[in-house]
Amino acid sequence: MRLPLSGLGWLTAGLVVAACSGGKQSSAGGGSGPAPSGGVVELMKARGLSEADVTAALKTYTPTGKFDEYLTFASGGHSGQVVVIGVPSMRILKYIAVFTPEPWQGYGFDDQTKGLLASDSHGRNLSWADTHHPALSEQGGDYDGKFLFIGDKANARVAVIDLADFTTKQIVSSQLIGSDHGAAFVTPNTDYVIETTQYPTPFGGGFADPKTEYKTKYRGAAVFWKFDRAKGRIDKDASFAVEFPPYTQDLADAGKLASDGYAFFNSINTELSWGGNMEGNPPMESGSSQNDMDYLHVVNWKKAEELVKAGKTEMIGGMRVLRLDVAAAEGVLTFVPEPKSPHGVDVTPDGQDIVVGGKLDTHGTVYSFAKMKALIDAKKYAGKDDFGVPILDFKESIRGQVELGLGPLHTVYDNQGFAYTSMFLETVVAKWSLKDLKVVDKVSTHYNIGHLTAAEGDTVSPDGKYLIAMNKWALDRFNKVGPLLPQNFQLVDLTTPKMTVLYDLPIGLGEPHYAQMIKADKLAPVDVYKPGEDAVTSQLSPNATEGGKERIERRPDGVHVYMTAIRSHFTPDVIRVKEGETVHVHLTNLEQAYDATHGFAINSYNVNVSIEPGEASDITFVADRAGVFPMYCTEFCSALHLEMAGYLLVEPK
Ligand code: K7E
Ligand code: CUA
Repeated sequence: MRLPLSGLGWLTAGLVVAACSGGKQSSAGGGSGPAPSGGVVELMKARGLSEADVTAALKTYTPTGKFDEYLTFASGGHSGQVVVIGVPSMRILKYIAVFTPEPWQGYGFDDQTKGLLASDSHGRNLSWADTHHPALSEQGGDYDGKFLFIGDKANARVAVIDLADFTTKQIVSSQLIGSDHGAAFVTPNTDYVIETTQYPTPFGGGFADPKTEYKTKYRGAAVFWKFDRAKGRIDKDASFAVEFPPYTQDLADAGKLASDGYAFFNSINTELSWGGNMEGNPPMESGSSQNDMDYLHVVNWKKAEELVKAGKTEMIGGMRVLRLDVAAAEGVLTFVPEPKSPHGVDVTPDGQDIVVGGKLDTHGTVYSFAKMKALIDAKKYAGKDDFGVPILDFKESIRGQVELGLGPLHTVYDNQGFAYTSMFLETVVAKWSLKDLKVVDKVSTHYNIGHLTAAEGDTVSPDGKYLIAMNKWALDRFNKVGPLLPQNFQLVDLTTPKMTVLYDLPIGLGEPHYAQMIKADKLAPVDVYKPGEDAVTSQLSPNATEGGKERIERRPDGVHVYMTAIRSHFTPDVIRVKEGETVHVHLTNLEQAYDATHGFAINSYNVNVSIEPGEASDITFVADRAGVFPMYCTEFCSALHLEMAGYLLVEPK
């Protein structure tokens, strides 16, 4: 018998459940048809569930062995990771280690990932990140399921993750930016990954006192990191930056279709406030909220690219920079006023409009790209700012404003011409019509929603269907766990006439910011690595070891152990060294069976790696303590997993 899922007729009709359970029947109350199965009704009663609850459960419950329709890639916030979540089940599938050591994946323990974490990390041993915005790679403005990028606001870094194996491949930073927020955002064909300043610093590094030199020395920038799709890595030498005035730039978005070739950036501090509330200045929160308008930065990046090719740049901190005066004079950078303290800037699916949410404004402002472009082409400016950047007239640049409510932040879209804006203060999602700029529905979130994401909702072809509200507060939603609460991801149904919350997923690490939701069938990850593959370079490791070729070599730089792992032994399983010797373990997992992962740990040497089937990994340490140290496999890989062990024997000097 078929289960009628629309409406709840099935509950009172009692067709299915009666047929399935064959159990005794009892009245569900109010129904006129045959009564539903006693089993389900009793369960509902016992657990205090309403019909709406059961409907939500049916829409999200995913039986064992069934897969999700969408995957969501969410920022892991302070964890410096990316969280992969199935939709609609809201099951957490993976934490991708990106900027932070992660023991289960052995991330930050072998030479490969240690090197990755150390690269471009300002010469420091950074062990965390403030991840904000993940960006899936795109082709023609649509997710292609190949790569993922994410920005670290605190340390101004951008990471490249390959979705062939869901692991981090590269971390880059520039000397131009002291913190980023407009990162990561990709251009429609992933030619560039955009990273933009949040808090300005002296341009190119060094010291300058903001009291006397804020306006002259401090600068922001948009870095356009060139992505080499064939190599799957950012090409630093082919990248460039556009210098910005020292306003506090905020979020970014790349134009698409109608606005392809342009990028848009918010700013929130045209007052040039830099704090100093014990030095006679107002604190930044009021100092930067004096003006009624800040500036939307409109950047013609295709033009910038041409000027860079023509050599109109200066090398600053190893990066080709289009200076502010050049950018302003050549029409690369134009400003448009935007209402007080804007936050999100989100280009519509057709690329024709740009929606800006003003935290201290009750409106969403809808800018018309065509209008702005016409003004720029005609050089019809309303004025210039102190840095010589032309400013367009506000009224002539917008299509209109939508009265949204309190605290609009971010906007995503569906396939029916609707926009969805997160309302932090009002703690709702507002659904509104792009055509007539009218709110049609609101759904409460619990509580204080920051970002939101909808199925492919920031691409040229959104899917509608699902939306996730990413809430900052969760006070009465979950069991109490002390003063630090999880964040609350709420799955919202977009297929019903009124938006409804289907599921609450507590995120116990974070604070997550943005997420993107991609159709799962666009992803095609590999099952195993090619034999001897280095997971960071994606190449055959020079140290990969074949079965039967295991050996121990003594060289001037230490003892090299070419080791293999296969169920259920390491070869060799005893390593003999002298106290003080440097040990290089080159470990290859010979397995080619899906999910046949081994781990490798050595007592008290902080050695802990995970080697996936086929993977080759290098571990280096100094055997500075004499003694006998058990080493063993840390993954329960087989019935004889406990026997997958050996000894590191360090003979005293
Ligand atoms: Cu609104 Cu970093 Cu996009 Cu947080 S940001 S929410
Ligand atoms: Cu290999 Cu346990």
